[in-house]
Amino acid sequence: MPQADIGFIGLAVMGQNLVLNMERNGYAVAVYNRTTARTDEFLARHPDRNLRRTATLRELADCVRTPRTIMIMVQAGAGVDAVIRALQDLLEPGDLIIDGGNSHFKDTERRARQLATRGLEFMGAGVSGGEEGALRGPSIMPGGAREAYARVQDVFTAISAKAPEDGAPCVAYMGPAGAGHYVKMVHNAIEYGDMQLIAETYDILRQGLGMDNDELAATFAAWNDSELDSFLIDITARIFRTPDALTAQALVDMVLDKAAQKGTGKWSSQDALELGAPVPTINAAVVGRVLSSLKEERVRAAAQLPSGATPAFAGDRNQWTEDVKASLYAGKISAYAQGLALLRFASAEYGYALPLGAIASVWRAGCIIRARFLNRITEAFRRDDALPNLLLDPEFKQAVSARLPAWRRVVSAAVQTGIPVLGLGASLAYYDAYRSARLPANLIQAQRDFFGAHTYQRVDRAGTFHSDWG
Ligand code: NBP
Repeated sequence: MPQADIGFIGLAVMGQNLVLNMERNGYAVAVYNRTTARTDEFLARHPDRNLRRTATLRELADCVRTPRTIMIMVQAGAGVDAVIRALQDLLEPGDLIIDGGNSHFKDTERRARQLATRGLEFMGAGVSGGEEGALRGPSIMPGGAREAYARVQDVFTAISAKAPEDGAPCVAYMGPAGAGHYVKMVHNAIEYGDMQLIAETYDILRQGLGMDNDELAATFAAWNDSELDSFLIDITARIFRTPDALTAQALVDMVLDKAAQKGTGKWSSQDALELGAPVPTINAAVVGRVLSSLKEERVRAAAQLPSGATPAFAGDRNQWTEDVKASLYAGKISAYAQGLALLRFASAEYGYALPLGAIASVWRAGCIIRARFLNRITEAFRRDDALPNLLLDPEFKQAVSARLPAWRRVVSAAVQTGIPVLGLGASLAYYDAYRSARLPANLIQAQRDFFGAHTYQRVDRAGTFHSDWG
């Protein structure tokens, strides 16, 4: 085989499938994995592909044409640093390293700075879609120097998902340095929010309306033919239909209710707090997973703490189901509005100049949050690329306001029934706080000035004031 077009490091699920995707699109790929047995096992399963085995990083560097493009897909954190440390001495100025894993954007910026001192290009490229997406077409969010992106634009375009509506590739240049990994982080945070909202909706339908798994499957499947059409709603319907291989139960009922996390949701919440960006639904989703993990403590508390609840989902069950659907859609819009607003804050603070319309567009296919309504979000930012908040777009404003009565009914009834709605409640409270010309923060300022002489501003004149209270 002549020199490979791309070198690829990391042959776990994501790496293997990305390599197969690149090869299918006509690229010759030289592959390397720390544990060579994994490389051999991979190549043995794909003997007829245009892939080149390498057992050392030196071999990998030697068989990729220059200037080299080498993509890393290993465990985020120490794994990426270890690979870069070993690789950097084998490369030459002008070579490009792409980290396609879920790295923290600040790590990406640090690595880019460090590699620049050696004349090496570095890109952080978020890749979404799980193993299936990696194979068939992921959504790709690359960040780094524009010239570096120009070098990989063709391969990324070739392997990316294509939006079903217009065939547009789900990849776009996100901005400098850590911009790509920032956008991927927020993508995952929106995913957290979306999953939390869907899980609470499931709880309401199950506990509040008494739906069994068959009815849940039918309900979510029907919703997937509506404005809620999305990957997550689709798989939710399919989950309720999946039997357990070990018992006579539905598999979902045999899954322990402890949600795990790998960090991207938490990173988003942490950075949002740093930036002063309100993302309560994302925070609630992270907290929801943390609370779920306290299983043993919750079981003990369940035996001790009364609910004081009164069943509130009485009356027309079909109407309630419609209301729950409306509240899920409104909650989703609020969650996406928060995530996109966080991107706007980050854009200003880090100088990323993030293209919000293009971001919504590359999320339309390939990724976990792919959904029909991302077309509408794309259009909203096409209408106004300086839109401060998705909730202010005329179409989304109309979509939410039409659902407000149902959204309030559902959140109220869930609260009365004692069903926890961390995400749905936070989404609605965000909406109400965001549309409040006057919040009770005047009292907080008064308290701060009372006990700490922290001063306050007045509504009727300029300046800073301190008063003797009480
Ligand atoms: P993992 O995150 O499970 O990582 C396993 C890979 O990292 C193996 O190739 C392993 O080599 C390699 N590796 C480790 Br661990 N430490 C290393 C080190 N010090 N030096 C060299 N190689 C090292 O794989 P994954 O699930 O395919 O994910 C890869 C990246 O993509 C991660 O950042 C992940 O967050 C991200 N991502 C994953 C998904 C998904 O659905 N799984 C989706 C989107 C993004 P070994 O074989 O020698 O142990």
